[in-house]
Amino acid sequence: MAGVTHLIPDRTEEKSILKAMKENSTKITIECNNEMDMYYFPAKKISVSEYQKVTRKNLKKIIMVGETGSGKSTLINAFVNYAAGIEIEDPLRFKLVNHEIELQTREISGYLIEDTLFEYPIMIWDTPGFKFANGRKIDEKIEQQIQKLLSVEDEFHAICFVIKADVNRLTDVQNLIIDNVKRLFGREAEKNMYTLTTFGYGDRPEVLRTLMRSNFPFDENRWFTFNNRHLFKTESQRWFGSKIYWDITINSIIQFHNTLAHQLPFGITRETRKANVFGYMKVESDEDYYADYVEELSSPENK
Ligand SMILES: Nc1nc2c(ncn2[C@@H]2O[C@H](COP(=O)(O)OP(=O)(O)OP(=O)(O)O)[C@@H](O)[C@H]2O)c(=O)[nH]1
Ligand SMILES: [Mg+2]
Repeated sequence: MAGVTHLIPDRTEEKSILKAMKENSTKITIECNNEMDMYYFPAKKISVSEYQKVTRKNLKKIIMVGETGSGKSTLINAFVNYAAGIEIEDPLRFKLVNHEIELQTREISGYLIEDTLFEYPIMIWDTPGFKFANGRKIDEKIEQQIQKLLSVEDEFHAICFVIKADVNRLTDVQNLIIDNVKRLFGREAEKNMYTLTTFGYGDRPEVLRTLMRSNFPFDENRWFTFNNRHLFKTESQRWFGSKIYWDITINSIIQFHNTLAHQLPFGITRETRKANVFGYMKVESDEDYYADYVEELSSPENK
């Protein structure tokens, strides 16, 4: 993990961003109580099927992958609360991904996060965790959605592999995710793969040794640790240790985004795109369209 300097921004700027965010947000009335108000974070949810490439100056494109329950959606919620300027004592929180409505992420969704404390806009993609229990079919559907996304989006800054801190042996599912990510994004992606450990205590987690022995291109400089246990806890639900976990997360969010600020994107190569288009073409009914697309990719101008 990169250094641990605190770069907490100026509170005045934070408060004005927070005020603007609140004004643009809808309250989630059923989730409010006398200690805390809950708001939908003002960012549009975009599905892969309706996605058209977004262009913004300095836009950073991130995708979260990892086993079900590893904490991907919660981590995205932590990012947006920080981005809105929320501190642990504040009596309100934002939700981008709403667990109460959707306990498990069912499909890949993108969110454009802009005009926040982050110094650049972010397009972040949340993916459902690959599962064996629900059968192979569901995993194939996720894979096809990623392939479809990669046919529209040709570069990414970070592929974030989210994994619990205490994993001491990779499961078949985790190995499968690593293999799939490497295959779908291609070799060029290896320098843009980040390890985001969740459920951490702030120390060097066991999972790092596990990852170093695995097929995953682990890089110490692209590792950040989080614990989001207390993200949505109200004052009476928190204990004195909550602030420590909160600070671990805030510190890592800042370090992660500082690293990302200097991260060059990797491009999806023509070969990888072609393989991906063939991948999801297998199940698409509109095969002619995709055949045309593959032809277009093969044309000399695209070489
Ligand atoms: N203690 C603790 N709990 C966490 C942490 N991160 C997430 N959780 C909890 O773990 C559960 C699963 O988190 P999610 O964010 O839904 O996991 P996910 O990876 O998005 O799961 P899928 O959408 O099924 O792929 C939720 O109940 C979270 O509140 C963490 O860092 N510490
Ligand atoms: Mg999720």
